[in-house]
Amino acid sequence: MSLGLAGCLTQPLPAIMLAVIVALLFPPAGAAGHHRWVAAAPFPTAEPSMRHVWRWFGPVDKVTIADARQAGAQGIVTALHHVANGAVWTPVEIAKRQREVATLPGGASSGLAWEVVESLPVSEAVKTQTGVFRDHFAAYRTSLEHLASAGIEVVCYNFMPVLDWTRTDLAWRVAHGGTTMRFDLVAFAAFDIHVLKRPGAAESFDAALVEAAAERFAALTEAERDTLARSVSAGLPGSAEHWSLDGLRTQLGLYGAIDADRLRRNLVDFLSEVVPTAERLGLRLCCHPDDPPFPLLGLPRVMSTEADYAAVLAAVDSPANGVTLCTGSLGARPDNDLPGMIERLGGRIHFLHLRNVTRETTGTPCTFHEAEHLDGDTDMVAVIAAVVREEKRRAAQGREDAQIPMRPDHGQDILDDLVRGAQPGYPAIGRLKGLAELRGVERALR
Ligand code: DNO
Repeated sequence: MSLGLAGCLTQPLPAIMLAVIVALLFPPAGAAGHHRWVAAAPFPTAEPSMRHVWRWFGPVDKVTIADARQAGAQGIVTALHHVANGAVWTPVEIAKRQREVATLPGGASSGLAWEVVESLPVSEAVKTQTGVFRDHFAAYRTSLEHLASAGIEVVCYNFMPVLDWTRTDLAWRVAHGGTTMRFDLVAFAAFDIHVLKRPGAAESFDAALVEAAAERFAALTEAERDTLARSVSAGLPGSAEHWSLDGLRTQLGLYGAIDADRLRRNLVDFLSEVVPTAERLGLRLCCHPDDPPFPLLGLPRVMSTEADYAAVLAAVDSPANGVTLCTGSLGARPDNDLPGMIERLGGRIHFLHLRNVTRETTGTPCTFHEAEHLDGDTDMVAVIAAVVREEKRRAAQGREDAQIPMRPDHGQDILDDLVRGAQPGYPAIGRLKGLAELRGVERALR
């Protein structure tokens, strides 16, 4: 083999390749072949790797802190889910949640800490700039002060009107026998037009979709219609509010005069109010994208594309105004180039959600389902390669945040997940598998 290789050398070889060839032909004395030679080149542990964090919904979560530790988590992402939107997060409540994270049921230390807030929710009053929204700006700043005093630096939020993330099916059976979540545009249109009966709903979809929605609705049993209504409107885990159908109709009414430009202005106003405080405290705010990344129910959505992020980052140009890069949410649009977004938004990405989706129809909006972490339409290896490059850039600049917190986002329900009844999207084993795969890719790339 070496003769063949030497025979085809017509160009001078770079020094590094020559060194490799020489080392292969003349292994160091005492090296017992390939294995020993590889072992002599240690994994470069001095370089930063992503910080592997795990979302936990508090003591109600059926996946425990002990489970998170065994899954390989290095830190915890959580929130004070019981505190109403717009209210101050008190030092007492923050400290209580920190203790719950740090301590196992028997009292021993878990070895884990609360490292990322997801989410410190933005109230509907702030999104619509109505009622007590100025009080809510002040409350948000106070909560940031309290979080900073507790040593928590990364704070995720979103600016989606009314609904947070939205799916039509929370347990869609996949070929391997497990289940996953799905957003079916036909089912969604059936909900909008026939269950919610939103005025103007039919005009939001093209004629073929309206017809398919009517057929779908006619074929659903009463129980299936209820399930669809609950899946869409009742709010998924982590959503700050949960609506009945009537409550949802009332909320939609409040957005009558709010188009995308107005909503974006309200977001920029919110950031102008809270980012200076975050910057002074050394915190990193990071906006989660719209999920799915297109308007729903006639509501505007303004954090769906790279251009959306670029506009908002430029409008409040501070390192404290950053991005939660969620490859699952953004990946539901074919025009979002995720590795490119990581390159270009780079230094402002403060939190990563890594997960994958398979788009079942073309264009935007589309039908999609949540794929396994390395499957689906997003090239996860290219995404992680871009993250590794960004972390190396930061390390070279001496940035303290060279290690970006990453959580394996969502997971399919597999094995014991199917009977555990954890929060939709947040099973123990499906996420553990995702984390293991993502870590493997990361390790190989480094
Ligand atoms: C879904 C989550 C979102 C996210 C919020 C952030 O699984 O990623 O609910 O937590 O949008 O504010």
